[in-house]
Amino acid sequence: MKITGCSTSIVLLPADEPLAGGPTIPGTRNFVTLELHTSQPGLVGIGLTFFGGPLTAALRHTVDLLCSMIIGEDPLRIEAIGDKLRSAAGASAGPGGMFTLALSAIDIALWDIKGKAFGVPVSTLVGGHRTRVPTYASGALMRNFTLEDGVRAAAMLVEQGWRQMKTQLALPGETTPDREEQRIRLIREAIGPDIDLMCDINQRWDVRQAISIGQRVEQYGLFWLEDVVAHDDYPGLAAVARALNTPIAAGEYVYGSVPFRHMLEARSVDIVMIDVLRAGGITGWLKIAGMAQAFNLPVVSHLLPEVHVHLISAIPNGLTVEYMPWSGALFQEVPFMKDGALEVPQKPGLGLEFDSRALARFRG
Ligand code: SMN
Ligand code: MG
Repeated sequence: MKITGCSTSIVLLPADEPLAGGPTIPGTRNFVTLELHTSQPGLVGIGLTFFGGPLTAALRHTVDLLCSMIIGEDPLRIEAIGDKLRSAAGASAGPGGMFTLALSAIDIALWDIKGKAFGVPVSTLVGGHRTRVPTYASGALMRNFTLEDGVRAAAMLVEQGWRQMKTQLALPGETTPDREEQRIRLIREAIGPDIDLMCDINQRWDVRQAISIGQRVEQYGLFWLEDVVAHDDYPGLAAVARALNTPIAAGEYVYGSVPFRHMLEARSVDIVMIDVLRAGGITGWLKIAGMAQAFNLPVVSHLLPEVHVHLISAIPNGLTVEYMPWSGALFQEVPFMKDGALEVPQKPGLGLEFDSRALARFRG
């Protein structure tokens, strides 16, 4: 089998909040979709990428250019293809950023092809640890939603059957430690003691704030505190992790696997968050997950639940899948939460098909 070509598109999805009917915010979420064609009739791999923001046209072009370099390659030899692309372009235009985001789309499509070629789901292909995984609601309790909206949405998520959900602190505008604590207290009161509540800071605190506000909210039993300080301040993260009983999660902002080595050696995190698009695709994601296992640490995913359900379920140290529904509208059908968990799709490959009508409607 050989790679024969690719088609890409830009899709600008509305910035809605479908889980608890939250506000639609201005702007769009900009995806690049990829279909990787092969010489085997009917066998097409699908991939996607994100984080291009206003540079999404350049990201799409990068995917197109990388694809043009692998025409004629055997799609089952994924490491050979990754190596070829890193040698050709990654040494000058990488290792992080646009190069990695584009490489990830291709790598995801290659694993989809491999699963389809062997007739097994990607989850089974790359490990096959479980067929059901816990999942948590994300995006419905954002810091820019009013406190009333957040509390109402949290209660609604519990009614829908969610057992885990994530909110955010480091509130916009004038904030105080009292206001920060109040938000967690009211959300905790709305959901009761048995729901796992995570909280994302998105790098907006310094070490001192992370420790002092982190200590104030420990009484509400957070499941984790995420990205409490700048993503590359590994000693700073480690200082916070040492000072708090609440587990510290981080990893979504770094590219490739090497930063995880430094983060893990510095004991910066208790929970390793891996984003398949910044990891360099499924191939890179699995290597980081193995590194986390060597440090006895659990792994959680970031965005793209349709892809990550295969990965968190494949490994022994997979903890939970972030259900951030931003990419769901790209596909005809996506796994959805039932009893707090996602079933791993059992169709060959990723078990996903693009929704051609949605792609046409929101084409960029
Ligand atoms: C996040 C980051 C980037 C895009 C969407 C959401 C956030 C998360 O940090 O963890 O969901
Ligand atoms: Mg985050």
